[in-house]
Amino acid sequence: MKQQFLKIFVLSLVFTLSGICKTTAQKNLKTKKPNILFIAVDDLRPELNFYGANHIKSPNLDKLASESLVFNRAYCNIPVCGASRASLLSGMRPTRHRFIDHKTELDVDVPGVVSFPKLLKQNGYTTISNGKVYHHNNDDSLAWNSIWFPKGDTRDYQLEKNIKQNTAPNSRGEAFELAEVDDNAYFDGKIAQKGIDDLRQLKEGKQPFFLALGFMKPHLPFNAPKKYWDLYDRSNIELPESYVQPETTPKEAFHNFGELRNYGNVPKFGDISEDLAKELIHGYYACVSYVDTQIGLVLDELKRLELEDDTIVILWGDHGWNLGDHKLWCKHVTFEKALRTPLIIKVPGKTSGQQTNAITEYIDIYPSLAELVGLNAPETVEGQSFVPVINGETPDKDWGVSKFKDMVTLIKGDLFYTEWTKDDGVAYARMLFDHKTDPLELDNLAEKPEYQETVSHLAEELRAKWGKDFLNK
Ligand SMILES: [Ca+2]
Repeated sequence: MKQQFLKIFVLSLVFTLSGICKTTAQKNLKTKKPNILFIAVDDLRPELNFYGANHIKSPNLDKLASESLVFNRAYCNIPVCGASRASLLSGMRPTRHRFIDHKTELDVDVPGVVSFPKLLKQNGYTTISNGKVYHHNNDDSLAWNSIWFPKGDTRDYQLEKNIKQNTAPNSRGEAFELAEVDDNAYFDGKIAQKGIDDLRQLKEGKQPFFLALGFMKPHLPFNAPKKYWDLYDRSNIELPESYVQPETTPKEAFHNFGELRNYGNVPKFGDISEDLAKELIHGYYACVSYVDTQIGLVLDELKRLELEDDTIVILWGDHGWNLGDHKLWCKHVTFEKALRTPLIIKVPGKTSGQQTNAITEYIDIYPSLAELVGLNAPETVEGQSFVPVINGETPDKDWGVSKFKDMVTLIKGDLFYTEWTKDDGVAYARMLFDHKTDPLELDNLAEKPEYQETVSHLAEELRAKWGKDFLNK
């Protein structure tokens, strides 16, 4: 009898204690803000399996997407590295005079603004920037507890011939290289390893963290270890269906892709040969697979450290990329291929591979993440939170605005309307595509008589939505 009583007493004690522990764990989860793992992938276009493409091998991104909310219609607000990043991290629209090109500095264009990492730092987060987060490593430096960037030339060649060619005056190495080296020879391997080291330290900290990892591939030059090139058979690679520049499209819509032509093995003028075009596409795929592996290592470590349940993971590419589409290469245009981006967000307990067709702009990321961690975004932020979409609600926004130089594009449902204007705001060229009937953007409707009423409405809406200080600053 006495033994039986003792057994019941011990069991009750165990249950009581486990109950206390459970309550404490729940309380901790509620009181400590979630961590954020913020993964930027330079020049990554949404040619990925979870967007319906089935030829790039990216098992780690695919797995993350299966645990995330996948945005099918996310658009950068400006298709160029530096400006897109400054806009995203400040939540502010690019205007005619702000966030212009790849060299954009947040500190110069909007000095003192409370960027997203700064907001977090002001509210008790440990904030770390590794790799290419802003274009300039020391930009917005007050927002970070630490900033780290791999040492060496950012073109990051490993082959002797490219290193030599790249260091000669006014010269660059080739647009791609296939080297028999370890993953950590290139920057992205090093960035992943730094991220892993940081996670191990951050795990021990009492503060929530914002760990930003800016991976540098698949940006040119397409340098990747040989094993990633070996994943693809070039004879299976095809040029895009839209490998054409239609006469009806304004000539201003195209460029000479100087960014690519700067590289040693690319002709300065004229057409890119079909062989070179396929070699470039092959190199791009190899780089995506290489960066996918590096991201996978970081995500595996997050899981191993048991940080997954307390960490929001967001992955984004800074803009789209033309991989021969419209016979174009690189970004710097407002065709959809340059504007549409991969965007996925994993919110523990909320996302599990859902997809949304809600139109999402990159300036929406700031207010969304702020809401998810329970902070108020400052008034400078112009985006709209997509948290209702994460919660399964129907989005109430069906538009987005992107710009580059004189071009401004209003995305409205299936319609993509671009105007070219000078400071006076008067259009000197226009193009309109209806993605319902013309997803490849080959048939410009803007000058057709039967579309003039639609164009007139879109032009009005474009001006209403391009931002309050678009013309005035
Ligand atoms: Ca970029």
